[in-house]
Amino acid sequence: MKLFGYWRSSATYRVRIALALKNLDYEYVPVNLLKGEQKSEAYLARNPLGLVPALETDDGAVLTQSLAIIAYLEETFPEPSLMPDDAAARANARSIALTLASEAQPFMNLRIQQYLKNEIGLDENGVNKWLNQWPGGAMAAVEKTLARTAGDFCIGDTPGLADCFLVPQFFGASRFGVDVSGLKKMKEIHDRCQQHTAFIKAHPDNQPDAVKG
Ligand SMILES: N[C@@H](CCC(=O)N[C@@H](CS)C(=O)NCC(=O)O)C(=O)O
Repeated sequence: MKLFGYWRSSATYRVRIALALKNLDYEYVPVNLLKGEQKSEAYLARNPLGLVPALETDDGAVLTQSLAIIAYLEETFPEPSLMPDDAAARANARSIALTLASEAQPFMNLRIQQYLKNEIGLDENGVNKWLNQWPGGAMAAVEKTLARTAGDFCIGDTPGLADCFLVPQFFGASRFGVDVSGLKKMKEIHDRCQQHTAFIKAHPDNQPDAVKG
């Protein structure tokens, strides 16, 4: 398999965690977002939306959207599973993943921040308010959900789908100046994951395209 992504992309980071939790080998193909490589003709042929990640499977299929890619991995390589046994717990896992993927991360995406600054004319303070309102608000909702679903990880005591989304979201939001000080459970899970080998392997700093310093 080939994973097209960027070291600091939170959506790519989700897929890297899932691949690592499942002990799957893959080739990593960097797409430099700061150089605009996601908008190149070659990349748009893989993902017409111009966003990373994309996964090329061993059969040559090209998959986009991190949630769909992780579902493909789960169906194709079921063990170890990223999903809890219980149907309600599985729904909670998907709910946390979807909330972070659709209600939080899209509002802090590079192209959105660039649009807010360059087209709408927001200054740093304005962008920070936006980030705290939208990604910050969705993350606060997840924090409340975790109070009833979490053990050591998002759903009980086993890392899985929801953790693939929580860790990159916490990483990206902290980087962009979202106030995460009230997200105690989220931080606890995030910090616990930093000790886990799959999460260490998937961390942005450990990718071949990581820029040091
Ligand atoms: N919903 C998509 C989100 C993908 C996404 O937003 N990717 C970001 C990086 S995390 C990106 O490629 N941004 C490039 C840009 O904004 O130009 C997924 O889950 O795969």
